[in-house]
Amino acid sequence: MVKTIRAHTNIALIKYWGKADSHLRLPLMSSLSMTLDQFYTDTQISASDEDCFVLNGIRQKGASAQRVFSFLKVLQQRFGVTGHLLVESTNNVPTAAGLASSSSAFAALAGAFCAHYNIQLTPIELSRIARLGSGSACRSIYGGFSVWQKGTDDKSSYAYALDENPQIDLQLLAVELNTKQKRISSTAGMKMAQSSPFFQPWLLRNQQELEQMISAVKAQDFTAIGNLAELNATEMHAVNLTARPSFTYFEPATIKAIKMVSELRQNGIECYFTIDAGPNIKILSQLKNVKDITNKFVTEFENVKIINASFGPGISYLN
Ligand code: 2P0
Repeated sequence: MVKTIRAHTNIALIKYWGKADSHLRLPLMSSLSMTLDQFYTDTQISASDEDCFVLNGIRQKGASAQRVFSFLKVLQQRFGVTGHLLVESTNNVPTAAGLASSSSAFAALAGAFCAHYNIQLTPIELSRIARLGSGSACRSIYGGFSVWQKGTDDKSSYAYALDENPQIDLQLLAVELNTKQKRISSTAGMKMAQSSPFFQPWLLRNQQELEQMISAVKAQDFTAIGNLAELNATEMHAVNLTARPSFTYFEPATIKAIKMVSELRQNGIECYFTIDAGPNIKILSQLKNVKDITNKFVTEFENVKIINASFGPGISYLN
């Protein structure tokens, strides 16, 4: 029977934004993320007469199918297996809108590949091969909080579970301000960012911020987690703005949303933002404040969509 694999997306609280080796997807910095319950990808792989990638019921041609099959070919070579494959995925993630759909997509693909060929791997080994498809995917093997240790080579670069069952009240409000396709992919953006004079100093800071974030997670300290996540995200976007040529994922609505988060905080509603490779913001908050924050955004923005997510599980078989 064909097995369906479900992997959830994750949002980095300490960002991965640069590669030391683009072929092996070895990062320049370690990163830390939370896996989300609301967004996931289901994938199954079966034998076929020709390679075929079907996403949400529609056969994909072009770049997305190419990326999927170049990843699967690397895995086939690595494990000494062959054959054409039918890949069927359903994405419950707003694709390319600043939510990292590639994290759940490539984690689910790695899991479905192993299920199809009956390859048994440990979570760390699975994390390592998911990394080859998309860096952030290596963190989606686990639920709760996970850390991707950058490592120095293919073997030492993988994610591990920091806390799979966090007890802290941490809500992530995914605020969809603008669902237009992003113009600069993460892969391209992180390459351009390296021309910033702040890139090297940021690398050093990232390591310190990661250590502080690990302590904050262990202490279940919402305020410290929120402050560090917001600082780290702001630094990533400052690096983009100071790259040569300069670029940004921010839209006018992004700036307005950032200011609203700081106003909410000044008014005693504790919340923090993080932003990825797109114009939308994610707000870190606690249950008691979700309603007030949501109301404020619904009042200030037309057609805003807000999804309240919290911790999701690691990769799993659905059948
Ligand atoms: C992350 N982001 O850590 C970073 C922080 C957004 C900002 O989108 O080139 O899709 O496939 O390895 O994993 C990560 O980008 O990049 C990403 P590739 P990926 O989640």
